[in-house]
Amino acid sequence: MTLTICTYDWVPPGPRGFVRDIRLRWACGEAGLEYDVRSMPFDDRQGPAHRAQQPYGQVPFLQDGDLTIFESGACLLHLGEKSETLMPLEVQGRSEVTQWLISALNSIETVTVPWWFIGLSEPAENPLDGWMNGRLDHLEAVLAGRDWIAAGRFSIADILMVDALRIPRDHGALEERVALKDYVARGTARPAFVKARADQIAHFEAADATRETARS
Ligand SMILES: N[C@@H](CCC(=O)N[C@@H](CS)C(=O)NCC(=O)O)C(=O)O
Repeated sequence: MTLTICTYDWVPPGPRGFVRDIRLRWACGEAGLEYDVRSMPFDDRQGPAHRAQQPYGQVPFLQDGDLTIFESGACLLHLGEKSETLMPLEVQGRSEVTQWLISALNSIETVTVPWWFIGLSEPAENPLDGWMNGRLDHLEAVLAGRDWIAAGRFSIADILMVDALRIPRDHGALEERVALKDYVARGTARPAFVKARADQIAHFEAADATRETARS
């Protein structure tokens, strides 16, 4: 059964390379799982057809036969069941991977995304600096002693954690944190990440021409 990764048909240039379907593309690439990409109209993202599959009008969501799953973390856990490359089989390793995957979503991304968003308006001081720096310092101490975040090996937990850290990395917050900076570099150097990013960018760029034609 072919997997289908659902994403927008187009997004503006800014978020290209960062849209969270990259997490699913990356996981499939690591595990050698074949997938199709289904495009949902960006302009109709709050319409009933989209919200029937992703209640917030967001992407990604994943289709696997009759199953439709939203939330990138849930999609990764589903993919993890398909390949030991993504998720170890033994209980200790599985629980470590699950723990760190949830941690990336719930203890890192919940801070980094609002921090980045507030920073866009260039306040004299970002009120979330202290909260985010605390989280990153703690994570720096963990990553100082290991290459990958869970179970002594690469897993879906790294896909989420590395991706969540790209925003603070690109906005200068990892400059003094060598372990985190190296960790993101290690993750994003993996061929499956490089391909996932390039494929996503190509997907959105291909839609530029269609939109231009439709508007002219
Ligand atoms: N918690 C969701 C977040 C999904 C999300 O923020 N998706 C963004 C693209 S990366 C989106 O669809 N943004 C458009 C919007 O929120 O209207 C997940 O991890 O899947």
